[in-house]
Amino acid sequence: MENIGKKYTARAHTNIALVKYWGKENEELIIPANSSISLTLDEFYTDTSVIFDSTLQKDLITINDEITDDKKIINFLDLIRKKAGINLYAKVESYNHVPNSAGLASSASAYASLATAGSKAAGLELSDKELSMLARRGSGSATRSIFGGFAAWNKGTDDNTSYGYSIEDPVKMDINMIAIVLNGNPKKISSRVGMKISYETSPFYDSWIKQTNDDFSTIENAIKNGDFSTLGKTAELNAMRMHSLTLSADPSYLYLNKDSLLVIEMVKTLREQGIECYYTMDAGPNVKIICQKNNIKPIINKLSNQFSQDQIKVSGPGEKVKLI
Ligand code: 2P0
Repeated sequence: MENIGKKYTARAHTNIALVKYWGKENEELIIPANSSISLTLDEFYTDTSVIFDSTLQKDLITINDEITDDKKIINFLDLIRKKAGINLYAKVESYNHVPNSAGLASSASAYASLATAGSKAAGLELSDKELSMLARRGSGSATRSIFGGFAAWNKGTDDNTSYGYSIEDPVKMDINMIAIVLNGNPKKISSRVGMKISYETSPFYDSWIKQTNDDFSTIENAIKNGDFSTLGKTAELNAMRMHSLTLSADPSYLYLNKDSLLVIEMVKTLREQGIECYYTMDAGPNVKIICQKNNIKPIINKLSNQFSQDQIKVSGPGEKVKLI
C-alpha cells in the first residue's frame, strides 16, 4: 500500500457523444439503455488530485478551489475505498478547464479523472477497461472519457459487462468541433432527471433504442471507413432523435432555446453554400458544430455575425486519461 499517503493527479478530457446515451436500465449501477459513441476533445479537460490521508477526519473536496460536500462525490470515494479495502478519508482537488457552462459534460472529465487519480491513490492498479467501469458509477458519460479519440460505451447488462473501449485513437479522420456557448445559466432539468422522465414516459422510447442501435453501426462503420459525411449526418440525426425524447416526455421539457434554433439554421445555410458541417446538442442549449479543418474559418466568420468571439470554442480530438 505504498501509494497511500501520496498525492496522485489525473487529467481527463470531456467528450461529445455522436450516438447519445439518454436513459438507464439500472440507475444505481448506471447501466444505460443503449450503447453510445463519442469523440474525446483536447481543449476541454479536468485535472483532479487525490490523496488518502490518515490525519483527515472527513473527506475534503474542492472544485475550482470551492469547498463542496457533494454526496455523489463522497459516494464515489466510498466505492473506491470499498474496492481497495481502506477506510481513510481523502483530500480531493479538482480543476475544470471547461469553459464555464460550455454545455460540454464536465461530469465526464470530472469522474474519469477522479476514478483514475482516486484508484491510484488508494493503491489499486486498474486497466483502462476497469477504470471505465469505475468512472461509469460516477457519471455515465465518464465511461467514454477514459479513452481518447473515438470511444464507445458498451451497454452491457451488469456492473462487469458495461464498459468503455477505444474505437480509434489517435483519430485518422479530419474532424473538429466548434462549440457555441449560448447560456451560462444552470439547467433546470439535470441530465439525470431528464433521461429518467424520457425513459419512463416517452412513447417513442422503444423506437429510439431501435434507431440508436442502427446509428451506432452506421457511425462505427463511418469511423472505420473515414467517411466524415456519413458520420456527421448520422450524429446530427441522432441528436435530434434524442431531443425528441424530451419533447415527447410527460412532463415535456426542452433544452434548446431560440439561439440554438438560430445556430441550427446557420448550419443548414452553410451546408447549402457548400460548407460541410453538422450540428449536435446535449442536455443544454449550446450547439456544437462538427466540421473539417478547412471549414473552421468560414464557419466562425458566419457565427461571428451573431455571437462574440468568447462564445465560440474550437477543439480537435483529445487524448486518453493520464496521470500527470
Ligand atoms: C451523452 N449526455 O451521451 C449524453 C447526451 C447528455 C446528452 O451523458 O446521470 O452526466 O451522470 O449518467 O453522463 C449527460 O449525462 O448523466 C450525458 P449521468 P451524464 O453524452
